Amino acid sequence: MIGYGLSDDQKMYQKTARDFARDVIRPASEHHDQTGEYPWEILTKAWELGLLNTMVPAEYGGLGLGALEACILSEEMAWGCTGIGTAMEANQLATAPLIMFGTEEQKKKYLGMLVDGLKDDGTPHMAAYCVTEPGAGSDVQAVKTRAVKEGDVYRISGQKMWITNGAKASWYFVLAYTDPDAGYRGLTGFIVDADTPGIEVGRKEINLGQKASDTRSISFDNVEVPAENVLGGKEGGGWAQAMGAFDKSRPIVASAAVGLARAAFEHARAYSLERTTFGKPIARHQAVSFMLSDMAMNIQAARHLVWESAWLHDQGERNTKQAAFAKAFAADMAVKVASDAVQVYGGYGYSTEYPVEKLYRDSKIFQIYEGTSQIQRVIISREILREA
Ligand code: CO8
Ligand code: FAD
Repeated sequence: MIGYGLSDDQKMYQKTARDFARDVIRPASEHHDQTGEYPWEILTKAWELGLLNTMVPAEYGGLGLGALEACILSEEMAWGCTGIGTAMEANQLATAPLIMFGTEEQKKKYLGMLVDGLKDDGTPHMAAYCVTEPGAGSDVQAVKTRAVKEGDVYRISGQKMWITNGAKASWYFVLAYTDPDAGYRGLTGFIVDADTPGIEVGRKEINLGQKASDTRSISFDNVEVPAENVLGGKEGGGWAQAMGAFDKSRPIVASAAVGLARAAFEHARAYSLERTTFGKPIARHQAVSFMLSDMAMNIQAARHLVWESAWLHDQGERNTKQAAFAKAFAADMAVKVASDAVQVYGGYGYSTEYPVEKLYRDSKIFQIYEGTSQIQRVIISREILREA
C-alpha cells in the first residue's frame, strides 16, 4: 500500500508548483478563458522552471519524476487553471508511449528535443497524442488511419480529431493500422514530425471550457515517415503503447480534476462565510455546510485514489483498474463539486463575474477526454470480472 505523507522532495515539487500556480497561472487564467489565446508565455516560464515534461528520464535530460510526482504537480497546475494545465499535461500523455516503449535513438531525439532547449522563437517544443478520429473515440480499435510500408518508409493517411496541442506540437504520437486484418495486433505507433509534408491541421475547436487549450483535427495525406520512426521499432506494437500510455496519464488527468475541485471548494467555502441570509452566513445553514462537507470529503477520496494508482504504476505494477477508479471518480466528483460551488454562490455563481462559472464549464471535459466516465466503468468491470 501507499505510504502516507509525502517525502521532502515531493513536498518541494508541490511547493514549487503551488507557488507557480498562484503567482503565474491563476492571474492569467481569466484572460486565456476569455480570449482562447494559447498560453505560450506561461508554458515558457514553466519549461524554464522544469515544470514541463517532468517524467522525461534523467538520461535524456529530464527530471525523471514518477507518475506520483507528476500527479502532485498536475493538481497544483489545475488549481491555477485547467485550460493551461491541459496544454502543459498533454506533453506527459504524448511522451508516455515514447518513455515506456521507444528505442534509445527515438528517446534521445524526441524526448531530448523537449528538454534540451527552446525553439528559435523562444517557446518550448510541445507534443501531441493522436489516437482519436472523427468516427472512433471510445472504440480505439475502430480507427481507420492506415500506414503502408514502401521500402524504408511508411505512408500514413487518415484523419485524427480532438487533438490537444494539435497546432502547437513539434511531433506527434500517431496510431495507425499497418495490418487492418489483424485486429488490435495490426495497430502500429509512429513518431511523426509535425512539419512533414501532407499534414494539415484544422481550425481551433471552440469548446465549452478549458479555452486556453488548443484542440484540432489533423489530416494525414500520404505522409512519409521513415521506418526508424516506428515506435519501439515494433510493427503491431501500437495498441500496447496507446493503452500503456493511458495507465500512466489517467492518474495525471484525474489529479487535475482534483485540483479543479479544490479550487471550486475553496471559492465556495470563502463565499459561504461572507454571504449572509436570514441573519447569518450561509455556511451556518446546514444544507450549505453539508454541501461543503461532501466537497471536502470527496476531494480527499479522489486524491487518495489518484495517488494510489500513480504509486502502483511507479512500482512497475499494472494499475489499469486503479487508474480507471481514479479517473472515473475524480472526473465525476469534479463536475459535482463545481456544480455545487455554483449553487453555493446562488445567482452570482451563474455570472461570468465570479470564478465558479468558469470552473463549472472547465470541469465537464474530465468526464470525456482520456476515456469517458462510461468507458472507465467498462474497464473496471472487465478487470474485476477477470479477477473473479
Ligand atoms: N495495458 C495492457 N493491455 C491492455 C490494456 C492495458 N491498459 N487494456 C487492454 N489491454 C489488452 C486486453 O487485456 C486485451 O488483451 P487480450 O486480447 O490478450 O485479452 C486486449 O488489450 C484488448 O482489450 P479489450 O478487449 O479490452 O479491447 P476493447 O477494444 O474492447 O476496449 C478500451 C478497449 C479499454 C475500451 C479502449 O478502447 C479504450 O481505452 N478506450 C478509451 C479511449 C480513450 O481513453 N481515449 C483517450 C484519447 S487521449 C485524450 O483524450 C487526451 C485528452 C487530453 C489530455 C491532456 C492531459 C494529459
Ligand atoms: P464516443 O466514443 O462516440 O462516445 C459517445 C458516448 O457514448 C459517450 O458518452 C460514451 O461514454 C458512450 N459510450 C461509447 N461506447 C460505450 C460503451 N461501450 N459503453 C457505454 N458507453 C459508451 N483524443 C486524442 O487522441 N488525443 C487528444 O489529445 C485528445 N484531446 C481531447 C481534447 C478535448 C477537448 C476533447 C473533447 C477530446 C479529446 N480527445 C483526444 C478525444 C477524447 O478522448 C474522446 O472524445 C473520448 O475518448 C470519447 O470519444 P468520442 O468523442 O468519439 O465519443
